[in-house]
Amino acid sequence: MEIIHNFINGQSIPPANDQYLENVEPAIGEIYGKIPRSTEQDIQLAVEAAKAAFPAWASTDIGVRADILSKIADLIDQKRSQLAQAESRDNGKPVKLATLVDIPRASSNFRFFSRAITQWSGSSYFMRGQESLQSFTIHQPLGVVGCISPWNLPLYLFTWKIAPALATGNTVVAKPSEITPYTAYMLGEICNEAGLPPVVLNIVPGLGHEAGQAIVEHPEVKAISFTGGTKTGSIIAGLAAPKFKKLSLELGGKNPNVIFADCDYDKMLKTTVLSSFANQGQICLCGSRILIERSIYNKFKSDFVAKVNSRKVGDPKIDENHLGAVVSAAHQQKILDYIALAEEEGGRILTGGHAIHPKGRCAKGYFVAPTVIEGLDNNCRTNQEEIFGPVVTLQPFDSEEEALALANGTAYGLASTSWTQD
Ligand code: TXE
Repeated sequence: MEIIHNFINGQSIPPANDQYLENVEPAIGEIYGKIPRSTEQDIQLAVEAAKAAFPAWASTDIGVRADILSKIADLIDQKRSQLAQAESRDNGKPVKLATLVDIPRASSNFRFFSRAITQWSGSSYFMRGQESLQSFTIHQPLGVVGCISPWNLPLYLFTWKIAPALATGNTVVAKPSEITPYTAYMLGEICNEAGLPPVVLNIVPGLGHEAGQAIVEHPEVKAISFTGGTKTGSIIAGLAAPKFKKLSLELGGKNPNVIFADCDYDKMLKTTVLSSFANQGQICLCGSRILIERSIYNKFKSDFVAKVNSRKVGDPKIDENHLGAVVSAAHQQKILDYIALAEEEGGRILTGGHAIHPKGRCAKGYFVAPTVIEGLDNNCRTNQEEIFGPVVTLQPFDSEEEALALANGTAYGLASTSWTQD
């Protein structure tokens, strides 16, 4: 049983109440570790430490900050394999995907901001007609920043918040998702090794409505960077706004993938299989509503279903598998419930639509077959609500105007794709 603790003051310390949460490996459906169930007490400790560290870190030479972040990037690169294995164990995604995408991106998040911070420029203006007066802007760090991240791209999104906060001289209290905490814990050790002064970064795993909410509500936390569900984003915005905290929210999506008859068909088909099911469809940018010009609808439908049927689902440790496990039993059930809802709403399942039970070590894991559904109206719940799994719907359209109306016809607006050569 692997037990991890809070990373506060550069040390690994147990939660104040000595309470832990179980950490499950979704590919095998078994508990492999325990993580702190941190509370307000732990957040108080972390924020106090980060606040005390702020003056020194904020006044650290930009070149020194840049060098430390660059060293963190180097260490992430060096530890890519261990980090990818840990990411896959926590999240269920293929090790190959974590190795090729998640971990390299975590490294480049630090490398980008280590360079960007040395090129930061302000702006200045002379007052017209009063040349003796000059106004200018300078960027200054805020203080303690709260970073809260989700389970779908654990280290990728965690570092995307932490790197800029640290680069600009802020100190950080960060909470990974309680479902995928392990690479966050490994990042703490990497930061120590890279020479990041202790207490500049504090990592406090725990439940959202407990540790997460304590970060959002803490008066000394001056800004919140959050990625996760839209509902949660709305709760956080409601708590932060009256306290005038700066907010960065990256929330859910129900993204359209609009395919016109004049597209580069082979390139579109190959990419659409990836953009529909990469990371088991658990990426906020995945195109979950595929809109196809009617003249190529039947051709696309049969070609796409044939390609989806060639996708291999199974043990994330086996490179030949394209899809691994979804992140938890609860999320697997949520996806299966949406598939049942799609059928109730009149949808026709063209392929998939069920759980998968691979043989061997993953027999009890949480796997869902890549699923393609047609025959649903754009306004039904299946096409309006974020499923966040390997499920896409197909809808034909007859004109650009109709395609636009369908694409824009949800409350979301995170991302969209269109395939055309015009
Ligand atoms: O997000 P949550 P989850 C969508 C997707 C998914 C849904 C829920 O639809 O099914 O969000 O995913 C913390 N105060 N996306 O459960 O619950 C929580 O502990 C403070 C899209 O991961 O929003 C975790 O660390 N923090 C998204 C983080 O917020 C709170 C990627 C996200 O948890 C909190 C992931 C609270 N009250 C999910 N409640 C994208 N855009 O990529 C929870 N948390």
